[in-house]
Amino acid sequence: MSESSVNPLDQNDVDPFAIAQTAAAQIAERTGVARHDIALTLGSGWGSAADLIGETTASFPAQEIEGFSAPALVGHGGLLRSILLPSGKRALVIGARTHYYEGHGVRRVVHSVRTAAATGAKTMILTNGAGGIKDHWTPGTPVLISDHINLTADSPLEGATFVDLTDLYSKRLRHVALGVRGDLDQGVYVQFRGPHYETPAEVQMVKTLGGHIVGMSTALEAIAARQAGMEVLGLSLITNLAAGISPTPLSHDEVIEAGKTAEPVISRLLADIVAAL
Ligand code: 8IG
Repeated sequence: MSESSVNPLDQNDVDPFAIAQTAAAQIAERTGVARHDIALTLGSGWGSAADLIGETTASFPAQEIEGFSAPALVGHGGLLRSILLPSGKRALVIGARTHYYEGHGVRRVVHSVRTAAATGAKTMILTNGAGGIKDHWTPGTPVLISDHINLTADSPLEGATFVDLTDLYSKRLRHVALGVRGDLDQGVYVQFRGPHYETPAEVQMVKTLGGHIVGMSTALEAIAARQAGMEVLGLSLITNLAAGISPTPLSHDEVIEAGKTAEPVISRLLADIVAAL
């Protein structure tokens, strides 16, 4: 599916779950793996975990699969990989994220999660780079997502579909992660639409609301994962203090730089968590 051709998810009369089924069948064919057990979406800073969790048995551009689009941002990966874990389990690594701020609609944002579920995955690990509100979170700090506040005013659920989000970010999986690294901090992730960063006043609002991490992904994906019956683990890499928490303005280059510096450490952490699942 190239960007110039029509994405089937943009047609109103299609069933997004049917598109996800088609995508999963294509992935099974391309990888030779009938069912995957775990899926991981690797956000900025987390990419090299894919090399650490096991043996890559297949790798191809996501846009070759039904419903996926070309990456909007250079450096945002764009590959799907099938990985054989030492345990014998199969992991699907999604290096391609469609962000809500791209404006293609929420169906395309959550397509990778729905496809992961359709490949058989029961566990969805969502990672991201994000801004931190606690001032002791220096850039490079990984944080477990304990819950979220969705400020996009949107939902991947359509119609009268009521899904319980109590324990959305699985206590059981967070416990596994804490078994790997007991001093991992936890926080409430707040998804903004972006792509602008927050104003200092918005960051103060988040503080008042009970949020600790600000980002532009993950919450909508987590809802879709729960709808699909998956257990969700969320991890944020704090690449910058949120606007106004630090006296210096945010720079995208600094955010990318902090991610690169932290990458080896947090990728090792994530690989160890996957091994402990
Ligand atoms: I990396 O400070 C990254 N992503 N909304 N705010 C929001 N998203 C982010 C930030 C941030 N840093």
